[in-house]
Order: sequence, then C-alpha cells, then structure tokens
Amino acid sequence: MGKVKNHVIALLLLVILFIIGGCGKGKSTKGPLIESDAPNKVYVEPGKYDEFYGFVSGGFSGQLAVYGLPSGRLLRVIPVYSQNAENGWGYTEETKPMLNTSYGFIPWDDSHHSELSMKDGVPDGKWIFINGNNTPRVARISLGTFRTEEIIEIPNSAGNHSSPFTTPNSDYVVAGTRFSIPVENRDVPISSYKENFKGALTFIKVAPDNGKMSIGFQLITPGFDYDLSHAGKGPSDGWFFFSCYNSEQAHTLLEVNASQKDKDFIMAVNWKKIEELVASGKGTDMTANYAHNVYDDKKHSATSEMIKKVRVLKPADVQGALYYIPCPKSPHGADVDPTGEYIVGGGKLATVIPVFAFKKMVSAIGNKEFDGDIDGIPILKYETVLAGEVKDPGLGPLHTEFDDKGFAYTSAFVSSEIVKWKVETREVVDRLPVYYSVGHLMIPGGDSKKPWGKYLLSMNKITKDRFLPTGPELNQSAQLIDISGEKMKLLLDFPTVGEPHYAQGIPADLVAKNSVKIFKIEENQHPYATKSEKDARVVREGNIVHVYMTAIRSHLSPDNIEGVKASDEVYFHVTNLEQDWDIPHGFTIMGNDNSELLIMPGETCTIKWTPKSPGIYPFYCTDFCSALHQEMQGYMRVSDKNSNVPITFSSNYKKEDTK
Ligand code: K7E
Ligand code: CUA
Repeated sequence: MGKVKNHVIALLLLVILFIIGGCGKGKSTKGPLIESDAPNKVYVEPGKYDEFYGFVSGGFSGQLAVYGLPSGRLLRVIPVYSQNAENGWGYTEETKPMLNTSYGFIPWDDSHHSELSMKDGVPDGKWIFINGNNTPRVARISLGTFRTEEIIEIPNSAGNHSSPFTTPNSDYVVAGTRFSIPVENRDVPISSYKENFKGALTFIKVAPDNGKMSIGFQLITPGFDYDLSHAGKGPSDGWFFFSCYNSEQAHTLLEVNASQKDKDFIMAVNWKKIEELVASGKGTDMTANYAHNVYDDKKHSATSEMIKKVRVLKPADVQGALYYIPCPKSPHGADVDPTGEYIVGGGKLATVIPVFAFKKMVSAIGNKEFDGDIDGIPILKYETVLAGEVKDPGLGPLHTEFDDKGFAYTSAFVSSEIVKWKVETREVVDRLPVYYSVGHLMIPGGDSKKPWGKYLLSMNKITKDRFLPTGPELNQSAQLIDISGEKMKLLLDFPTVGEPHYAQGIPADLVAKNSVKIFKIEENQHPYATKSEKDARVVREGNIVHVYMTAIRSHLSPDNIEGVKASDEVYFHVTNLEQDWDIPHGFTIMGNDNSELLIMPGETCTIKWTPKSPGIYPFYCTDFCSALHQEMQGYMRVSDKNSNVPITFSSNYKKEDTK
C-alpha cells in the first residue's frame, strides 16, 4: 500500500514538474542564445561534404533517414519496413518478399533503433541494423548500396524493442522482447500472465563476410518487459546488458525479495558462455515459423524463406550465465561506457542515475553475493555492484552516450535537457536545455569503444514553437549540440522524418569510399533482365504477358505495344542500361494501381499491372534523366479480353535496324 502511494506521489510530482519546467507550453524562451560562431560550425559550403553521416531511425515511418552532420541535410530515406511508392520498395515483384512474415505480407513497422556494425568495438561502416518493433524483425542495410539487404523475423517475441544492438565484432545482434507473451504463443487467459508469459532474448548471428543473419539461440526468460540493451566491451566483452521493467513482475519479485521493491533490473547475460553451451548441445530445438528475407544484388531480387525451428534455452540450461542487477524504477537505457567498465541504467522514474562497475559485478558473482533469485537467475545486490550514482541527473533520465574525454551525456525527458557528467566521479559538470522532451541522444561512436566526441544529436519528441506551424501535426526534431568544449553549445535545429528514437553517426570517409555507383550490367543475373535493346520484346504466356523493356537516355524499348487484353496480368521487367552514376530511369503506366519503378543503372525491376478495360494507356519515364526525358514515353494498346489482336511491339532498335 505504502509503495503504491509513493508511486502516485512520485508520478504526480513528475507531472507537475513536467508542466512547469519541461515541455514547451507556457515557456517563453525560444532557446539559449546561440554563440556567434555557431553558424560557422554547421555551415557546409555548397559543393562541400559533411563530416559525418547520421543514421536516424524513422520510428513510426518504418524507415531509416540519412543526414549529413553538422549541416542537418537530409541525404536519403532508406525504405526498410514500410512500402515506399517513391521507388517501388515493397511494391515491385523483386522487393515484395522482403516484407514477408509469418503473418503474411506486412507493409509497415515501427523502427526504433539503428546500430552500426562494428570491428573491435568501433563502427566499421559496413552495415547498419534496425529493429522492427511491432512485427518483430531485424533488418540489415548495406552501406555500399544504402539499401535493405536482409530482414529476419524473430519468433516467440512481441515488440522487438531491445534491439538490434551488436557485440563489439558484430558476431551477434540481439532482439529482446518488450512484451512477454506465451511461448509458444497460444490462447490463454491474460490473467495467467505469471504462469504462461515469458520473455525472449534472441541472439542473431551475423556472418562476418557477407553479414547474413541467422538466429543463433534464444533465451526464454522471466515474463518481464525487456526494454533496451548494449553489449559489453573491453573487460566486459562477452556480456550483454538488458534493461527490463514491468510492475506486475515486480509483484512476483516481492515474493522473492521484498527489500528490492523500488527497483527493476538490468539483466546481465554472459553470451560467450551461452555460445559455448549451445555448441556443446545445450538447449532444445523448438518448432517455429519465421521469415528470413534476403535481397540479392546480382539477381536484383529478394527471396523469402520460412524457417521452422529455433534453438531455445531456459535459465536452467545456462546456469552461471544470467544475473539480475537491481536498477531504480523502470530503466530505459542500458549503456556501457567506452572503457567497458561501467554500465549506466537510465531509470525513467528514478531520481538518480546508477552507474554499475563491471569489476564489482564479477567479484559479486564470484563471491555469490546474491539476494535470492528469479526462476533460478541470481539477483545481485544493488550496492555491491554499484560504482556510484549521479545525483541530480535531471528528471526522467532515459539514455546515456559518451565522448572521448571521459564524459557521459544523459537525456532527461521530463526536464528537457542534456546532462553532462564525469564518468569516474559521477559529478554533473554541465546541463543544456533542449526543445522539447528529448528521447534518445547520439554522439557519433558514442556507444562504441571510440566515440568521435565532437557533436551530440538530441532527438526531441515535441517541437511546438520551434518551426513554422504545419497544422495539427508537427515533425519531431533533432538538435545538434557542440560537445567539443567544456560547455555544451546548441548549434542547430532541424526537423526529422518520422519519429526518431535512436541514431548512429560515423565519420563520412568510413562510408563514402565504399558507396556503390552503378550495378554492372554484365553481372545482372535477374531472370527477366534485358541486357541489350535488341532483346527488348513482349512475350505472351497464356493470360500472362511479360514485357522485357530497356531504358536508356532517352527512350524505352519497346515503346508501342499491342495485343494485350483486359484482365491480362502484365509484368513490366524494366532494365536500366545506363552505366553512369546517378542516372536512374523511372517507369509507370496510366491507371497503374501499384507504384512506379525507379531503376538504378544496370538494374532490372518489375511491376505488375492488370489492365481492366480496353483503351490506350500511355507509359513514361518518371525521373528527369535528360533533356529529352519528356520524350521518353510509349503507348500500350489494351483490347477486349475476347479480341484476337496479336502481340506486336515496336522498339527503337528495330526502327534503326530497318533504316
Ligand atoms: Cu527511448 Cu523505443 Cu529506444 Cu523511443 S525508445 S525514445
Ligand atoms: Cu529516363 Cu526520364
């Protein structure tokens, strides 16, 4: 009872402070005065490049946005989980399999966290991973093509939130479930939560050469909500740390250990030990059904395969590999400092930020200083593992990243500020208001061994008066902060795509040099590729018509097509014959109920079209590709479905040939 009362009072207090102190409304200030040198720090001259790539998750947009930093220029939106009519992602025959799941074709998701692949604990610029929160998935994006190459579904999971954080060499990316559900999922009363609902922490193996993902193993854990995570590094390499919350289970916790009632947990997972246990045959292969979708850059096509089993381990199978560290109220961030010695818990409702020492954790485990257990998972004692607390960390501390000078930066959602503190002493040294209600923050490399501690990006949930109004819906925003000096300095505001939850940053030269410019036409293995204009043709197979079309400045071949009938299934397989950088061609046809195609040099893309009634249907190139782009067009004649009009077509090649 007293506990409930305390909670209510604490929450009320937070709400009051939120209203008076935090969030926009009623606040007259438009932000701190900008230092006079701020414009120079973010101004990137026309024709000059940014210093960093910033990869900002799209949240409910389901995509990943790429910004140049410090300018805040939007460079690209990479479609991941949401169909994107702009380039046919999820609409073309080639990309539809990427959005296949055990629930069928799912054209949207909620993507919260991006995470760069790493080598020796440092981002290496090869790939970036991003989670699908709603229909549990993890995607891998190539930083050569800036395209989603692979999506794997996570079985036994629901709300894939503590994901896709990686180990220092990207041996694994993790996927921890936010919602516990029955494993395996079945029809049970929700009131049977405690007995039937379980968490699942999934370790996805990443092949070092090509990045291919496969589920290594899955831990079936007590029914908490697993919120965020980060891998250990340096001395703590081999461990993973997951924050978890869920007051219902805190009720269960009372039975086990009543003295810990105001705390949730960070779960420490010795994944290297579990990897060995799995190799020696521990665990069981559970029947499952989950999609594994892979895009092939040579075939320019994706395949989707359903996988039927997953290796699962229960706490009893992995004794000595799982521990709970008590952590004040509803921790969000579980962040490991660059040395790998400290683990920081971001307790959303806590009044301090706990900093745990890995060394202390190891010796507490060695001395078996436990305070009971949950399902056989020992609970460590808070004080025994604690290095110290950051006092006065701001209200609603959420997430912490680090610079290269021994400082940590924590976002405080409720008090809308960034709090800078010294990792060794936990002493707060600076604070800066942000506008408004910051969620995560990002420093390039700030969750790695080697932060490039020059800028900090604050990702804010509420923008209110920061930009020109755009009706009831305002974009979320990012604020760029200079952290190179003693005092943080606000440099720039820019609106973002979707709702950014987390981001990654990396020096531009680690990525730019590997950027793919074209696909080589001679390497095109698409089964419907047309590699030369002379092969452009139209082929009827029953009521299916394949159009083998080529696009090159400034014509489509064939350009006039007859003999197609209403209710035929027409597949336009368009190959872009260009071999120059940045010369895409587009394709669309009148009345098409699908999307356009946007075909990169050397690539083949396919759109399906089912004409419904006879008539003449113009088609054209949608991407302004040359001075004669507007001439890049053609006609499709559609006849009645009982007509006998034979298939004929004209092409540029034939015209020239007969001259
Ligand atoms: Cu804080 Cu989903 Cu990481 Cu949103 S989450 S902010
Ligand atoms: Cu091709 Cu416009």
